[in-house]
Amino acid sequence: MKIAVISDTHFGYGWGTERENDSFEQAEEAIKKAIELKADIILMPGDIFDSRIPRQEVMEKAMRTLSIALHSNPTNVKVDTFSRDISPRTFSGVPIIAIHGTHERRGKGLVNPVKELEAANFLVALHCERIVLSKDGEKIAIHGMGGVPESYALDVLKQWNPKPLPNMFNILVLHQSFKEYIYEEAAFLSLDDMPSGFDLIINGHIHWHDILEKNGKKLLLPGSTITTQIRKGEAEKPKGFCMLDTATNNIEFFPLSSQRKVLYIDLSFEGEDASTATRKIKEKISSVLNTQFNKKPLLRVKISGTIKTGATIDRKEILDSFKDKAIISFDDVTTVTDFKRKIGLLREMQKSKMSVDEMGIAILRKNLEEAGYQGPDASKLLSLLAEGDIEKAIEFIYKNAPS
Ligand SMILES: [Mn+2]
Repeated sequence: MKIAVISDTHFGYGWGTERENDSFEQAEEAIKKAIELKADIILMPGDIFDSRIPRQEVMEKAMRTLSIALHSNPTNVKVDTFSRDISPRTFSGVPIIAIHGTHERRGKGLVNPVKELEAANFLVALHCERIVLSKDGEKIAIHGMGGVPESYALDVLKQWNPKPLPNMFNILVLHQSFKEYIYEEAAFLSLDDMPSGFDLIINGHIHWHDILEKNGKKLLLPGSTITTQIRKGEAEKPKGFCMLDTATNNIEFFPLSSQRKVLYIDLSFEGEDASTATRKIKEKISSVLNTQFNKKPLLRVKISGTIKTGATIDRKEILDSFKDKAIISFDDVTTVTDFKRKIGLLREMQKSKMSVDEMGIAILRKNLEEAGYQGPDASKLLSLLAEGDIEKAIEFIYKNAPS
């Protein structure tokens, strides 16, 4: 069977900005291309949405985009064995098998948007379960575990204990950080921890494409279809999706043509005054924008070193001068020491590729710690706050406050 792996579409990313359609356009291109390439199944390893409670406008666009797969010619893939009843509507076109990611994860007992899409027959949402699919006598098993907090990932995986089934192609799908890619403290899993016997392990979450083979285990990172964070190393790597052929275990990467070009410039100053620095930045920007682009490129400007005290670099002037040519963002590390210390934590968290949720928990945990809080884990409190249960959150704090 041919499986298109389309990950981290982040529907709704940049909503309200000039990039609000990017996530949908890029996912649409991927889905259409997958259909053209005769994909039998589309596999979505999490972060389909950018947030766990997407606004209605985002949900509507997401459904329209995914329905392209639903309404395409049927691929004759059928459910062989599964623990739940799935409507035949889900299998009326190219079926989508998915897991939720970090951005969609919600507390116990709450419904995440991927699960909601299952209810509307757009896809099958797996979490610590497997589905066996068949087509013309060939069977494959997809074992899926949705995103869980990194520190629990190994325990959840061990408890679930997925085992490959005999006489078929077995895929294990996850959405976690891996030590091989994300720096140690933020990742608790490595390829060595993965159960053996799977033909392929597919992991969402990490936004660049790669394939890693070690000790008879094969890990595929499909990468995201959209640029959400601009890093130097990532700028050269295009976004796309993968096509897997289960007959050969061959994987092919297809870059998307609808994506914006990502540009990265790095400038360092040594005591220049602000206006000289601003001029130099503008010159550098002009030089990299000196070509034609299909869509406005994303340009990351990294500034480091020291600027003469008394004035700051005029970012607004820079943004205004290029607003028709590029979407510019700054990574300015020429700021004063105190501010640097405060944003230090945030930067560290950003580097560790935490989701907004995880960053929220980390900040909350740190603040609670400083306030002398010794109660249960902060994630419970954060989920109460996120759900708007202020009363319950206050009650939770009082109940667990030191007396
Ligand atoms: Mn993601």
